[in-house]
Amino acid sequence: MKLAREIIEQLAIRLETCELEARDTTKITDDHPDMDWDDAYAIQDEIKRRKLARGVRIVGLKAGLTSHAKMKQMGVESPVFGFLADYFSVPEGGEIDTSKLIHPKVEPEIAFVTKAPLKGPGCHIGAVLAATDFVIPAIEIIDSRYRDFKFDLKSVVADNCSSSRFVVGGRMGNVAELDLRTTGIVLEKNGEPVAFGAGAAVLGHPAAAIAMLANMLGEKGEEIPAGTLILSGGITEAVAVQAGDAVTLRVQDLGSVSCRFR
Ligand code: 0L1
Ligand code: MG
Repeated sequence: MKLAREIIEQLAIRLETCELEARDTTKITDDHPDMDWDDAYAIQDEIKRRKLARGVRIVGLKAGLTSHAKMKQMGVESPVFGFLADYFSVPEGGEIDTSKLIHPKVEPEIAFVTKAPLKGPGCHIGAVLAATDFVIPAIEIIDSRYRDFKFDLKSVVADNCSSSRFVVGGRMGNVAELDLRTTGIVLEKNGEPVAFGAGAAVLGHPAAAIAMLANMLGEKGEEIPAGTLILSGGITEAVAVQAGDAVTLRVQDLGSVSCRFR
């Protein structure tokens, strides 16, 4: 690690304050160009520690930048992961207050819920499918704390991968009965289709994103516990939203999930 503990704590406070007060900031690598991956995840961990200390519960994990469309959109080259806090969860059909967000975008995703622990190294699609209780459609609302959504990968990891809100809904799917590579999705904004895709856009198979996450956590001696909700990553580019917008994600065989922005 390159950054002193005191700097890690200051950067965590800076990014979390921006999240809680809906303010943007410049990317942290502008001030700390030498920070490394361990520093980036240590800042994310410190944000998590601060939330836990205030009584917030962690309700899941997310993989981000898992599709080539997303990597190209953001000008980065590898996936990342973050955590989901209890207050990020929006009920299906629920309303999201844009005054609490900076510049939200929505992503169409397939969420996994595990029934057995997953631990890397060596975790693969087969292990993920065997450990999956069910999959379910999810809309992730991302809201980078960085000005104009401009960042590099270490800055975005420190910022908990732009995590902000999420909605799950539709039907629970049994992975033994689905081929998630060919599962089609349509994302609608205000009744108009705005993005289309299929599960294979996520690392060839959405379960590969969960395996990657287990392997990345395995390097830190951690595992994905049974009963974890995991967002596997946007299937298409993220779509900007504003107050007044209504968003619906339709997923083949798994129904639909919606939310509104006010
Ligand atoms: O969920 C995601 O793929 C977002 C990861 C962070 C990058 C971004 O804000 O687009
Ligand atoms: Mg996402």
